[in-house]
Amino acid sequence: MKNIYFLSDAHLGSLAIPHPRMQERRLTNFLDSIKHKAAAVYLLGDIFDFWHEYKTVIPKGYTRLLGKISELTDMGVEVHFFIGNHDLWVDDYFEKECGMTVHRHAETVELLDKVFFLAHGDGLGAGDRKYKILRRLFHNKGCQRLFASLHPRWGMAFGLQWARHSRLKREGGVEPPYLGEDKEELILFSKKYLQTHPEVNFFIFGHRHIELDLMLSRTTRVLILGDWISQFSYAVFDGEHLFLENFVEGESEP
Ligand SMILES: [Mn+2]
Repeated sequence: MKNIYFLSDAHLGSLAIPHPRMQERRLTNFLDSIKHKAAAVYLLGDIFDFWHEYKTVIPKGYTRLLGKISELTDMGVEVHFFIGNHDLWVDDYFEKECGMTVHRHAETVELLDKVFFLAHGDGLGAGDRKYKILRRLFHNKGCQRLFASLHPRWGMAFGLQWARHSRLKREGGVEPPYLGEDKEELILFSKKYLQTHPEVNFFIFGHRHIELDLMLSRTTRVLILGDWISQFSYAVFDGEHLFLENFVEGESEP
């Protein structure tokens, strides 16, 4: 029996993170370490701090990671890429070149007889209004075409600076700590969603950069995946149990 892995929020290429090569190498090593025991890997968003691909051009960098992902998909491991709020400007490169399956919306999937609700997590729940307007612009086809028509010299520079700024405007450049069950948007969302979809066993999200594993009912848990900036955390499902783990290089389990 093979495992299913979930991780998110590496923000590779971030101008606000001081150790980009180490970060990419660690993620690549992790994927290498699980390649023989993985049936599928779910990347739940914000793997890149700013990804924008043009019709015939992709951003520089990330060759180790994309090469490793391609190796996995060539071996028959499914790799699913959920867009986040930093890397939603994905076209067909990840699918055609790297063999990934790209998901642009939250999905409910059945994996080894359990029901998973998977999403990056931005834009779910009440959220703040200003952000929701920005999100609509980001997802708007017309705006996307307009942005793509900018020369990458400006487009990419703008994107990377925007992403850097959105990190650094937070206190200490890190996300706020867990707000508690009655304030955390993704928990509120899950509780509400569960009322009409009691069949969900696991809600798994990224986006918040906190590690959380919370029981919602006897048969339902919600996990928030942490990040690959300082936590190097991932969830692994073996068909029976779902664990939230941290990748330590040199260790071989699980
Ligand atoms: Mn995010």
